[in-house]
Amino acid sequence: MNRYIFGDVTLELIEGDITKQPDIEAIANAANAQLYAGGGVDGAIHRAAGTGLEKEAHPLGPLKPGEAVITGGHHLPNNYVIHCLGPVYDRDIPHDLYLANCYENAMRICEERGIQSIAFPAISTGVFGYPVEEAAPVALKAVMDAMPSLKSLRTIRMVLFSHYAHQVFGNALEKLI
Ligand code: AR6
Repeated sequence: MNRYIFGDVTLELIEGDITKQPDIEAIANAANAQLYAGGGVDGAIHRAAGTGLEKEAHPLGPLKPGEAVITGGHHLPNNYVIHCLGPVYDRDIPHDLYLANCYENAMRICEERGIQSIAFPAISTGVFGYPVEEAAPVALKAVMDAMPSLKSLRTIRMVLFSHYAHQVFGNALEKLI
């Protein structure tokens, strides 16, 4: 299952690169607390955006697990980047609560700004060590629970970087529906 529709809100699952989603208004970043350019998806986003992104983002930190802040998209094809600090799996307990908070806070910011589309990577599932099999249902449930009350967001796209992660998210979506 790669798509779930509730009213006029669509949740999509795709395999791809989050820096290459030109039809999306805001992309979420799996950031570090200080909002410095790091590795993984964060590194890819900062490379594509240019150095102005770190200059704008760093003064908005430090973030606590589950928190999110918004910046411009700089040289990205997107208007905004929403920087989320996911939980470190072994350290930030309860990790499922903090992970859900990332998605909830990012969507809340979109609603406050009138943003209609957001793309998310699988936050915390790389360097931060959250097994993708456990992260997928938490991420999807956070989004699906919010969908009935969304006024502005119309498209929520999960951009999974590997075929495996895409499959895991697809299976988790099927179970939740
Ligand atoms: N597009 C979409 N997903 C990607 C991309 C991409 N271009 N590149 C990697 N991923 P991670 P975290 C996936 O480690 O676990 C950074 O150094 C990747 O396969 O990027 O939240 C920050 O500065 C994985 O599934 O983020 C922090 O210090 C997912 O993105 C720390 O890593 C998240 O992996 C955050 O760790």
